[in-house]
Amino acid sequence: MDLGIIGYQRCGKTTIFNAVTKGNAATGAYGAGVQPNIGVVKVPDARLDQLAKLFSPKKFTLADIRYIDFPGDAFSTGQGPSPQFLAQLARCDALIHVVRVFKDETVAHPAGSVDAARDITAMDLELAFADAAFIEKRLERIEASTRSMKTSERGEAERETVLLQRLKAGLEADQPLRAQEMSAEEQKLLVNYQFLTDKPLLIVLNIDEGNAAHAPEIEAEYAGAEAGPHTAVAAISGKIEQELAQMSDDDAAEFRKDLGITEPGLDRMIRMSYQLTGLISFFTVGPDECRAWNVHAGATAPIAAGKIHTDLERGFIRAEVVHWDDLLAAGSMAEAKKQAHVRQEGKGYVVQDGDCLNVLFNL
Ligand SMILES: Nc1nc2c(ncn2[C@@H]2O[C@H](COP(=O)(O)OP(=O)(O)O)[C@@H](O)[C@H]2O)c(=O)[nH]1
Ligand SMILES: [Mg+2]
Repeated sequence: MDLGIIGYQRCGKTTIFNAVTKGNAATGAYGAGVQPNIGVVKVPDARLDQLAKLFSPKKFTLADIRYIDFPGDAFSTGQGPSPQFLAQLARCDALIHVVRVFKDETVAHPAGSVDAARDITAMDLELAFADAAFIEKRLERIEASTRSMKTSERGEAERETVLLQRLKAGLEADQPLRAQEMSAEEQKLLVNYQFLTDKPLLIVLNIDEGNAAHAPEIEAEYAGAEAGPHTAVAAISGKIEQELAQMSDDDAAEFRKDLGITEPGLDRMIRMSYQLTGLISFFTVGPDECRAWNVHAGATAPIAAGKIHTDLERGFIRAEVVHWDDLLAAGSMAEAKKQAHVRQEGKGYVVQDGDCLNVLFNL
């Protein structure tokens, strides 16, 4: 899964990328030819940490996601983003818009002043504009290709035209696609498109070092900045998180305590971006390995089994399922069974976030 990090120049994208990936990419890097930074991150999961204590497994494996830190100038040229850049963004599963809130006289803002609400609106407009332009081109192409068709052949093209026109009108009325209502049939017509405003969007407010302890209040202040589903707001201090990322876990915990940061902001940001993509986690647990897997919400047990191995999907018989907190409370699989928390589920079972699965299969 790919998460694209976007935002205006010097808002702290690369700083936050470094914090998230524990990387060392150059900050303040601009100009033509600057390539995106790509890093892989394990999704922290406190539930699996707790389950592992029951099993003392030989291996402990978390799910992972890829972060792509796009160069700063893509949105700051005044001419709009390039087609290549838009194509890269279109391939991401979700977007993270880093917004500068921190004040620092030595770091110039491309718009000349720090105004987070303005930047959020401006970026939304850029993304909506890119989608609207794409729709326009697509409408022209449909029109050209239907001209030579018989009326009887035009059905699908006409349905798509009506839908695209409606979506474009919505975009022009400040409605991102993710907030526009679509029937299942309409969604099917769009399945091959990768619209930017249809992607889940996480706004990350990059706040002042001195305000790190106030992240929850600042978050609440901006909670309404993005209306609509599949959006969220997280506030963190990129600068502090980048420094913390270079420390040992114990030192970082100590430092957080000194700063009054109650919650590891970075872990929360990673978790939020993960949740936004619509993926859920399930676990496989035992003395050999405790492992987190991800699958799309709504996936059935065989699909989830297929994430573990395709053989498990093909030969799926049933799954023994216990929710992670029932297993934890019981203290062992045997005790969970005794307490009737372990269910036998068939092919139609929809896997829930936090389920522990043991797949029984036949080859
Ligand atoms: N004071 C302060 N400076 C920051 C913070 N985040 C980034 N910077 C500085 O802003 C400049 C640009 O940061 P960078 O991460 O390269 O921004 P990008 O262009 O969005 O990738 C660098 O000099 C950073 O040190 C922050 O939270 N506080
Ligand atoms: Mg950068």
